[in-house]
Amino acid sequence: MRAGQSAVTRRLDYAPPAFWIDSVELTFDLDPAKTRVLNRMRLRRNPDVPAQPLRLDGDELNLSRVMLAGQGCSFRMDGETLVLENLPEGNAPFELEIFTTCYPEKNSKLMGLFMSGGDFFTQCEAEGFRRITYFLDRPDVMATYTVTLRADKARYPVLLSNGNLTDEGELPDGRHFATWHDPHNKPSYLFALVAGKLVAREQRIATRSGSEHLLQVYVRPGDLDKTEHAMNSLIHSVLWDEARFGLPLDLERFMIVATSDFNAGAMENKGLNIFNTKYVLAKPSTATDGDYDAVESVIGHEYFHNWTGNRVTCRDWFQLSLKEGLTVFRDQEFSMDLAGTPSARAVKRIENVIDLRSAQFPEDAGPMAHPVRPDEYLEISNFYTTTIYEKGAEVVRMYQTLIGREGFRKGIDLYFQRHDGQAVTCDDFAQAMADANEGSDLARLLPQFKRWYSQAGTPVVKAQGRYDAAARTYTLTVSQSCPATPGQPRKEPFVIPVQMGLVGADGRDVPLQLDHWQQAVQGSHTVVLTEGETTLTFIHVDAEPVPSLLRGFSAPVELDIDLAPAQLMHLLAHDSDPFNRWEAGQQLALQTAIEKIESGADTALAQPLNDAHLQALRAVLRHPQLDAAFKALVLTLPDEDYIADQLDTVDPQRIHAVCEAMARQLATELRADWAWAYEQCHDTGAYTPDPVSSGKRSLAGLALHMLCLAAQQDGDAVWPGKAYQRVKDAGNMTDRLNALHALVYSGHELAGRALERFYTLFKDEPLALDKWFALQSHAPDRGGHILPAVRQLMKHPDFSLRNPNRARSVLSAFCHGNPAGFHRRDAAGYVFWADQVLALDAFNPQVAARLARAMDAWARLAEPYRAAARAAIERVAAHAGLSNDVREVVTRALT
Ligand code: 0A1
Ligand code: ZN
Repeated sequence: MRAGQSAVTRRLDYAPPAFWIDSVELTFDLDPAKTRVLNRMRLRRNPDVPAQPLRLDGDELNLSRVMLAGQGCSFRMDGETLVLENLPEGNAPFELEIFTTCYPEKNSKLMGLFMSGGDFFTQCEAEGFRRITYFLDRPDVMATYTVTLRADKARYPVLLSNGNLTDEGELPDGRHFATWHDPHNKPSYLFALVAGKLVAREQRIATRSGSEHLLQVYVRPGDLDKTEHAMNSLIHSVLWDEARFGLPLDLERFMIVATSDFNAGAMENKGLNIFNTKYVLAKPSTATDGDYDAVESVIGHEYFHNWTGNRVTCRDWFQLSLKEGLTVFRDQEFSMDLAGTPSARAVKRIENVIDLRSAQFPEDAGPMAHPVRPDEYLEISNFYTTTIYEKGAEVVRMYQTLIGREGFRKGIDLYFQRHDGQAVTCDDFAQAMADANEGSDLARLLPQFKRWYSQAGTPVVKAQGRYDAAARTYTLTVSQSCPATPGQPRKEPFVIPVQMGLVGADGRDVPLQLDHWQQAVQGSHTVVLTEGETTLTFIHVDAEPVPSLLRGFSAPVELDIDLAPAQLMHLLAHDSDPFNRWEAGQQLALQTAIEKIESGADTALAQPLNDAHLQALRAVLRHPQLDAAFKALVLTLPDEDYIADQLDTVDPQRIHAVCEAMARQLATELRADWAWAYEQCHDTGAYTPDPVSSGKRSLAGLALHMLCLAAQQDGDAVWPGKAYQRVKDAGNMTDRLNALHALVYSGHELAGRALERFYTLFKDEPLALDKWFALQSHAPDRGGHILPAVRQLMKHPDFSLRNPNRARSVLSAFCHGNPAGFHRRDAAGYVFWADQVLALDAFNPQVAARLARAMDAWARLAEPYRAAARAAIERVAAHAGLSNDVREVVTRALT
């Protein structure tokens, strides 16, 4: 190990702490150049652990003084760790005072105490608190915090920390102070402070139980008009958690503060959530429907952490999905409940599955694949992954599928009854769910069910159906397997709930009766797979049905079922399960895409979609009953990442060429239908972000995109003209951005002027400007023009690598979101990637490591991409002084 490098942390090495910290008093003298921190804490030995020295974590701190019970004392440094050996024996509490300084304005990692727009913010999860003071910076050490902030009053009029304000007042020299006390025990990663020139939207609410609370959303002074949706989302969150899970708000005051410099989306610090502005600020002229939805779900997510994460936290970071998987599940349910109608719920479910498949499935198939409860890490920041979050949420959803909503609620109740105030493990959660549901499939199968936590990889469920007309039986043979992942060559069978139905020739569900049942059931049934192979025989089946498996995406698996196009079209037209109706359309498109990709012939690009397929899509588009949002999802072709994930060898240019050909054909052949859809949906009146009007905007946006694409084939000027007009005069950001998108993506000559127009309108709105950068970095590559455009964007006066949102709007949009622009035959995309990863790593390793992951799938690339990708990764890996964050990503990629 080289100096400065740290070692791997292993789950099985967990040992309880040698000391407990009961209370912490922190005093900050805030100054951007040099902040002084006094940490006075009460500790005691953990009687369950043999006596050993106290080892306090630190990171880039300057230590001034250590005092034990008011006296100077001896200590030593072991790297960044502060070690105290001569502490009192016995279990009596003792007091330790530590004086340190740190440099917020130099803190470019945005972990610990940092500056954003001249204001102070903190980020402590996972290991940022050790950048503020020496501490037992691990989630199982919980303390009460009293925090005093002192700062210049004119410059930092607002001083916030967790809990309740207990004192405030003036100090000499124009300074002032505020003292906050948080009565709840919490781990250090939930500590937060904010100081700056901020204003708040406030609302007092009374909950069902009658308790009163103050809700506040703090932003920079010019942004107050963009906080209404955030406040409404917060109010909905409070009410929903009480109604659905019986979990009330446990604080008098709940604060949200927005910052424009933030590595992640948001952070659930107790009573003082800190948010990336992207997930707080929204008004119709600057935020899209997607932004409104994201604000609602992230506000919900952080609020729901107050119970799932804060009241009950993680024993160690390997248990991260205990809080994240559960909280994502809760925010998904929240958004579905707010959406209301079955169709709007299905749309939310489909959107979640699209994200899972295009990000988590590839992760599970690549070098960073890890179980929902990982076994080891080099840098914990690298494990805030879509596997921990989204696959973790699917695992939680499977509990609900297996034990039902009521059973799930009983499990949650027992979980809090047992563990409120504790730091626990995924096993504790699973046990509470099973114990609250004695006699259930879950309780019986718990040890096997828990393989979802320990085995990585996306299981494959293979199904084959056979109809026996004479016996009137339909037999499904279903087998499961799971590909090898790093360190896990072989897998044991999972417990897989497969919700299913059989669709008859008339389009209705056939009553289901397994051969050992007395009676048939109507509609869907959930089969629980536990074996490598299972045979299911349905009786009294009068005619050959079409199987509809994995309804609602009841398990995070890949379904391998050989359905003929006619069968898929039957499901697309009739399936009673909207998820599978959509899925049938995706599978149809996927079959075509894969066939054309594999054929390799240029002729395959001419008319890839056949008439029946086009007719089926037209029928959905023109359907009198289906909602616009659902139609838009069905008519959106699978994305290039999802298609790539289905292939053993990936040629990104070929995939892109086929996708473009499919889109062009869909545009031209359904042109009249698109025009009809646009006319039906384009005017949604005064902006509201509700599912019906946002669905209409979504379909109108897709239609306009298609119409501009069709226009590019024959030089028609009408639709591009309409799109340009809409960029100029749209009444909301969704319509305006969709119109800009239509022009840029179709490569129309008006795109340049439209982009200029947009820039002029939004040059002072950072979040809108991020969209402007991202749209251009993300646009379809035609003849290799995107990389030079990206380089040009990086020279734009509004570009900055230091601001994570802005850096991502160009670099992630290009390296992660634009496969055809990025994977160039001349390797220039990879050279660019390596340069940017190294540039970012020098000051913000977390953002760098995220970008580094754009090369995860390199080993499946076709030549010449593969060799060039490897060379670029090797160049990064060989760089001296690489952070642990990036080093872990590139070393895993190369093994
Ligand atoms: N717990 C937060 C996510 C989060 C994780 C790490 C961070 O540090 C950079 C910030 C936020 C959540 O799930 O929302
Ligand atoms: Zn979270």
